[in-house]
Amino acid sequence: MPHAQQVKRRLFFALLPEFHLRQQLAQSAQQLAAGGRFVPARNLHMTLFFLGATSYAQQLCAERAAASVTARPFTMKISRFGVFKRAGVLWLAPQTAPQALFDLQNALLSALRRDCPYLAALTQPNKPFVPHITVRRKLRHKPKGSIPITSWWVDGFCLLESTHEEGMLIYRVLKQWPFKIAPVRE
Ligand code: 2AM
Repeated sequence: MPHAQQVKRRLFFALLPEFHLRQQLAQSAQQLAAGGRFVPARNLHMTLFFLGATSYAQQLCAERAAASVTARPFTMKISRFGVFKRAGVLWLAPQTAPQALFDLQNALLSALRRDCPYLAALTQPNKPFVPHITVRRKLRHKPKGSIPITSWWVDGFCLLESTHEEGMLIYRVLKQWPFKIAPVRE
């Protein structure tokens, strides 16, 4: 058996909508005729940064970096859908992603680069951040239909582990960081 320090887990940073919002987003996805396999409501999230196979020491480093991120809560209106053709993925996204979302993703990436530059994911070519929530995989045809606008109040981010349990894909929350700055009220 590998030593506990050598075990690598598949980790990623993400925004996780609260339970009822995940149900609403899953319902929106069901309104789009596209075939394929639904992502269950419990797994709906928006990835901020994918760490991939991560050792415990690297995880602690990533957690320390994440803890240093300062951000302000913001609202995101999920109103658009689209497809990653090659991956066969249907996604939902905001019409225009708020600047606060890009600022948050940038702040997280900068903190990871500063504190844990040797994380494998950071040594790979940098892909642009494309905010999306994957709602269906293995699409069979072009999606048709429309979705309602779903308002998402984002007030923190988390570190998740992707794991298989009893044949099911589970995303387990390992740690959460509520945003530290007071929201701007409109
Ligand atoms: P997705 O959001 O497009 O579905 C857990 O696997 C999460 O990490 C999923 O949300 C998935 O993307 C994302 N992910 C998986 N593999 C990835 C990779 N190699 N690069 C970036 N993100 C990845």
